[in-house]
Amino acid sequence: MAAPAVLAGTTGRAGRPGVKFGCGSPDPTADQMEVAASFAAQEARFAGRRPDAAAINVDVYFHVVAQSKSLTDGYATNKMLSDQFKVLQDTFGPYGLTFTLKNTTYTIHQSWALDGDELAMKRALRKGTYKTLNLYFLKDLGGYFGYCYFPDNVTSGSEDFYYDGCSILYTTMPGGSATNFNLGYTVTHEVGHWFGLYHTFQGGCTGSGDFVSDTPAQASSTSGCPVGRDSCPSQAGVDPITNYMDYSYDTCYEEFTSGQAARIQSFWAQYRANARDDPDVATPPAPAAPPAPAAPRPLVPSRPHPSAAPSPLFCEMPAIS
Ligand SMILES: [Ca+2]
Ligand SMILES: [Zn+2]
Repeated sequence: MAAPAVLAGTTGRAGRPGVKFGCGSPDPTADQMEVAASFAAQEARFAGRRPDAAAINVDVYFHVVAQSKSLTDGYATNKMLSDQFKVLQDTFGPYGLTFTLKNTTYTIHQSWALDGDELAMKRALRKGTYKTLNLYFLKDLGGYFGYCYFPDNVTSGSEDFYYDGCSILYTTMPGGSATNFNLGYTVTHEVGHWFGLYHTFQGGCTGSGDFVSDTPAQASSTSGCPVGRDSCPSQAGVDPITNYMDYSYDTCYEEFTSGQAARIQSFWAQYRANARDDPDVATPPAPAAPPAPAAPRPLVPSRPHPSAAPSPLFCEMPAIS
């Protein structure tokens, strides 16, 4: 469909707020944690190997949403996009996941590029079914690196269906300008959420934490790459600072655990593998009218989701410099 193009002379803002790196998201809901707990019990019985584990190939759509065709307005280069796709393949490949990049769309939109009117943007751009990964690369997320949604029981064509997918700050792509976070692993982290993984520091030092048994308990998110950090000294293991589901620098990231790989299989089989190719969903209707030009968002980062939306996962920008 035609990408809405809105021409306007204004830009969002000159600088980014130096907010702390951390997810401002609500925790997974009680219902979602219950599901994770039951997966954990099931995986323990299977010793991490599901009897029905299958190769997972995920169709992917990239959506570049910028304010103009200039790089500084969010218009990512072909090289950034191809390098980003390679990072996605390389980081999940060792765990049996492959990806097919189906298409890349480009949209110039003054508000959407600043994470305005998320649902309208996704209604216009989202492709495929509930097992299709849609990544939206935006100029600015109001101080966040990215956010995504956990798998859940979602009806094709519903609002929750459209919300599904990950919004990513384009400067985190390989070669982007997000210092210490520009190797493209923000996508790996967010897609980890899309597959059902929680932060390794979920739940802190006590209880079930992230509901994955081979990620050591962690009191809080990690900054930088502090080798040997042990934020839960009374629990086994040092902090999993190299895990993609922590908040370390991109250069620090190395892995998922086999427990997380098993969890991805569990969530995939339960929620996404059998998504139907609903033609109504595969070809969403065009919006009735082109969205009106919108004013740039206020500088205060705000949750772009209505409270009724499924749990969003916000990963805030680090203080840079
Ligand atoms: Ca754990
Ligand atoms: Zn996160």
